[in-house]
Amino acid sequence: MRVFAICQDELVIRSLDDVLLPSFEVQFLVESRPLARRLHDAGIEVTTGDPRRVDTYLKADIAPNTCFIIEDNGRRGVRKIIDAARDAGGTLIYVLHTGKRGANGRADGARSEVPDVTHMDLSELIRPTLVTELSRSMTRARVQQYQRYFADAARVLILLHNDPDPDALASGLALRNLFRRTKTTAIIGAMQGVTRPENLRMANMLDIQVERMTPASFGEFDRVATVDVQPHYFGGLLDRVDLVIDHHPEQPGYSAAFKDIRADYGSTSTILTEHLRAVDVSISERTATAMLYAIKSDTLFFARHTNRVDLDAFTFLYPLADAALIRKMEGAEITLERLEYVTRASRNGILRDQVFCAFIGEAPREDFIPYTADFFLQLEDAKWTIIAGIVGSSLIISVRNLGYSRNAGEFVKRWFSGIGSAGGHRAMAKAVVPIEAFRTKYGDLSGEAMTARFAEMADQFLHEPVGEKKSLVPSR
Ligand SMILES: [Mn+2]
Repeated sequence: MRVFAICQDELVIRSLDDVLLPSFEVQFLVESRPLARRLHDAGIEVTTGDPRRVDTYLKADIAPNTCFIIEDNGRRGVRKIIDAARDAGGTLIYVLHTGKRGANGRADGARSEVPDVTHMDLSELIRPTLVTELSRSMTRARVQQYQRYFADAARVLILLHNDPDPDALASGLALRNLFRRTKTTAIIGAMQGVTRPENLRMANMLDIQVERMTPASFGEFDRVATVDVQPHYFGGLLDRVDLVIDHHPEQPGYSAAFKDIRADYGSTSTILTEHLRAVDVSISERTATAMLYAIKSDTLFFARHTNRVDLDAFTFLYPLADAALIRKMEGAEITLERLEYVTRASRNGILRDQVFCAFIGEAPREDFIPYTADFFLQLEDAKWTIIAGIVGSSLIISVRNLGYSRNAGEFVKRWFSGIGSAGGHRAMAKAVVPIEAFRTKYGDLSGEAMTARFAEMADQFLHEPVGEKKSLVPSR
């Protein structure tokens, strides 16, 4: 393809020539003869002529598929140049704005007065790369600081939240890489180990060992980092933390020597991908696979809480990871015992106004409840799922929705914050309520009545007036 560029600035010309060759055949038109000579001597294809005259272009042998780039430095209008190029048969016309944007209103004026022209800003073209590069050096400085801080420690603890998920596990591995340590000098630990089948499978397949921690064992470490969780989670058990890396909203009430908390990121692994890239640490296939799986799983494959940076990290990790292994880990999700709870929910559940509610009785492990809530969200015609079950002496309530209706976190707070813990995001939330407290407030309900009670709560919540916010079901 041929590009015919009408430019007067030498730096712009040399840069364009550099960028466009050899993918395009590039020819420049300039007005100044000395400039043309200089460019010609540098081996650049250039002619001189008046860009406002049609015959200049006719001489240049323009074809309908020739692409025009017209530099607009904001000092002199480019309207006449555009008209001349068009009269000569030009149809693919790009205006490259190099002047200060809106400095004299001309750059913006040209945008509105000339139709069928594509506008580009030189600064907009440069910005993404430059900003990424500069942010990376800021991240590099930050990472090098904590690397130095951890360097002389004999034993390091990388602490994860209870029942670690793929993001926690992958973040633990990534941080150990950043510390340039092995599993003997940097322990990945949690107060409660991995229980969910797919997470166990991930830990086994990638050989990630999570040590069980007790509050007493914290003292055995010279340095402590938490990933995918912040110290407040441990309820005062951690009096000293050296590093916190997390993507959950920042919590008050703890101090850490270093922290990197980015609540707008879809996963902690995304943050750590940036750390690894910033300091050029080589990423093993194992770590890349864990991180890729983590991003996929924390963002529900980019269906929630996703940021462009998550896609960037995914793109960067993909060629380094073992995608076949990830497929295998995901295959572990359906187990016979989980299907048992899905069956119970389908037997006892109510689907009304696109909300599926079910009380599934007692379960030996908590994960059956969110699993069932996720499962029924796949149901045609379900936009919300509310699944409750009893684990030990607690009632666990998992809420999911497709993300564009009312807030699931508000739902659990509305009904359960007074009698237990309740919280979460727009699309997923959880409440844990002592069963006695639930009975005191809502009565000692039978299984069927429990399901009906949750359906009523949903009905009431989703039809409450919420000011400007849209409710799930249009008001009737
Ligand atoms: Mn996470």
